[in-house]
Amino acid sequence: MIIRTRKPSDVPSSEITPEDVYMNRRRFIRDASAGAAALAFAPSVLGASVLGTPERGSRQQIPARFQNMKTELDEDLNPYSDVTGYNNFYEFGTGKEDPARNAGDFKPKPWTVRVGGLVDKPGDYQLEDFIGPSNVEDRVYRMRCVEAWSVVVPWRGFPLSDVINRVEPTGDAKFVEFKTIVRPEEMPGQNTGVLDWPYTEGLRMDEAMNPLTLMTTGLYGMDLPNQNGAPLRLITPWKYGFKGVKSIVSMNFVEDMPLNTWWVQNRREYGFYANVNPEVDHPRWTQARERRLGELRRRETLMFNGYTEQVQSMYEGMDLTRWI
Ligand SMILES: Nc1nc2c(c(=O)[nH]1)N[C@H]1C(S)=C(S)[C@@H](COP(=O)(O)O)O[C@H]1N2
Ligand SMILES: [Mo]
Repeated sequence: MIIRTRKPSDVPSSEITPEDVYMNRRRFIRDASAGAAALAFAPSVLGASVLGTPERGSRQQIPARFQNMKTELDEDLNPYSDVTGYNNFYEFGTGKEDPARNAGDFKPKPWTVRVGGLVDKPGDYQLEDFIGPSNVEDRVYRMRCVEAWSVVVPWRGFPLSDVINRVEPTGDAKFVEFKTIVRPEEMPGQNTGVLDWPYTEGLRMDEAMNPLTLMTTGLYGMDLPNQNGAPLRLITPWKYGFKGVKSIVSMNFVEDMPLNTWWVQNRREYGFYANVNPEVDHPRWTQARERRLGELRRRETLMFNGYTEQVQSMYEGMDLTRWI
């Protein structure tokens, strides 16, 4: 059994109290200063202020009912403060602490997703339309950023396949393209030209239908914080984190491979598939190792981020040194 699932009914949000959140913040602030001291001896540690936290100490930040959740490889969860305090979300700035700092004015409710292209049931869907009585689950996944850091998170969401079955793509649809909302008034980074807005990503239809592919609405049993892509973002745990397009407002079913933001930005360094592959280095750094947030020693990066069994059949016959 590769993914741990718990029905949200087993873990009501009410179990995470405002006090838990408050305590996490308090510890986060305290540990951040300890981390800065640790950094003096480890100057290469990423994101000193949130990452210098000792692993064991960090465990205390994890709400009790999540303490025993692990990946199938027995890895511990990263504390809430790691996954919400160290982000890439260029709409809110390019620094790793910018999203947490600048996303406060973003309004994730109400939320409409426009579904179009090669589908029998196009239209404007409310986020709630996708959520049934029993399709929302908590799943512990690793996430590996292309920049060689990683986190383990209990995400909450529903299979993308549920949406696809509902909107009924036609036989011509080969890919699905996702776009992030454009709201420069609420997303200061969109007033800059640092990326082409809107942030765009895509999946081949078989990838979109893969049971691992999660339309994500929460983490740690709570709604997604704005900096993690509220109210709806993609998680494909065998791919680099940049496939996980945040704050999704449209899904378009198409015949041709869509452009994706990081490929447009730098096609020499980023591809469409973005499968985690320790054997294919980024032109500017190795992908063979990674730094789990909160740890000092680097881990070996696993092929397909450890999800080979569930995904490799989709790529049979493809040269993965070419289709990066
Ligand atoms: N719209 C949008 N989505 C985005 C990004 C972004 O800059 N804008 N960054 C991506 C990258 S590079 C990563 S690693 C993940 C980070 O997700 P997290 O903040 O939940 O860790 O979001 C991805 N989704
Ligand atoms: Mo990333």
